[in-house]
Amino acid sequence: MSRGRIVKALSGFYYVENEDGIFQCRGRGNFRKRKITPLVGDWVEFEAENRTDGYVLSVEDRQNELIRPPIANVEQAVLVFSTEEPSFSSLLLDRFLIHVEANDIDPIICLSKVDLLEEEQQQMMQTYESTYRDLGYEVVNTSIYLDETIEALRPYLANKVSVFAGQSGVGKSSLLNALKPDLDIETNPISKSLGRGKHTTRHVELIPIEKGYVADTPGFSSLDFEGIEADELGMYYPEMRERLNDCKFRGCTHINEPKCAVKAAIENGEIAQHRYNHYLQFVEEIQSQKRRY
Ligand SMILES: Nc1nc2c(ncn2[C@@H]2O[C@H](COP(=O)(O)OP(=O)(O)OP(=O)(O)O)[C@@H](O)[C@H]2O)c(=O)[nH]1
Ligand SMILES: [Mg+2]
Ligand SMILES: [Zn+2]
Repeated sequence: MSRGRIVKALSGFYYVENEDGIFQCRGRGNFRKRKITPLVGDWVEFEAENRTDGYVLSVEDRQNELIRPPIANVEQAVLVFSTEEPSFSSLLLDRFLIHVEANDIDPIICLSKVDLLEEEQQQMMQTYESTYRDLGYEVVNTSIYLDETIEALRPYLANKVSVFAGQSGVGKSSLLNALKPDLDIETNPISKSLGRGKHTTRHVELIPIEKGYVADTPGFSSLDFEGIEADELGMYYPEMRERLNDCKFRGCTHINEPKCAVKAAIENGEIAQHRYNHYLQFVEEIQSQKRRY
């Protein structure tokens, strides 16, 4: 028996890596009954007589786990958002940020395809950029056609397990190819008729890079708040978290309460209106999800 990390999951197989290499394994027979689903990133005990017929015997406790993309034990998430094709969505970015905050994962905001940015949108993107920087998030601008931007991203990946997450077509796989040209991962032009990607990447895989790992993942466009309660949402907004003690009422939800420090900060421009609007939308969404059950 040995210990290793799942670096890829595909067609019912788990690919487990240890110091001797990678072993193709199946899950132990009783996993399904015990509702155990091994994830990429998991540390496992496995048994393998050869490279292709191993068995994952048990899964160690996880530091964290994401449902979309399905991956465990991630330290950092590179949230890839293209400025164009598909166009930037601050709503989706705020959703992602809440998920990584709730899972104790450090986010890096990567604004990709900056070569496509038209002059008219530059001002808007700069405003977003400084909003998120002011919240304490790292923001990196990249284009696979500008080597210096790829090199600016590289140091963030050293010695860590990072996941590249974002909508289909934003250029996650392209960025990994640019960082590590021998990878040659499949990428695809976005569909002109749909205006979005065609889901080129279909599985999650950990790739060794800079003495760490990066996970390429399939893109997705929706992300719900399963497992996140409306009243904890404010904890995942740095600008609300830091004002928590300034609201008059303990447990203030920053919606209808008087003497709310968050609403005061919106009034005087210290909190971005779009962040708060999204907050209201998310609270509403979580509540209506609840009502459905
Ligand atoms: N102009 C420009 N195009 C890019 C850039 N990065 C990626 N693309 C293009 O965007 C398209 C989609 O790129 P992918 O890397 O397949 O996107 P992805 O995020 O991996 O998509 P999924 O695997 O479907 O989730 C391809 O046609 C790329 O050539 C960039 O920096 N600039
Ligand atoms: Mg891809
Ligand atoms: Zn408040």
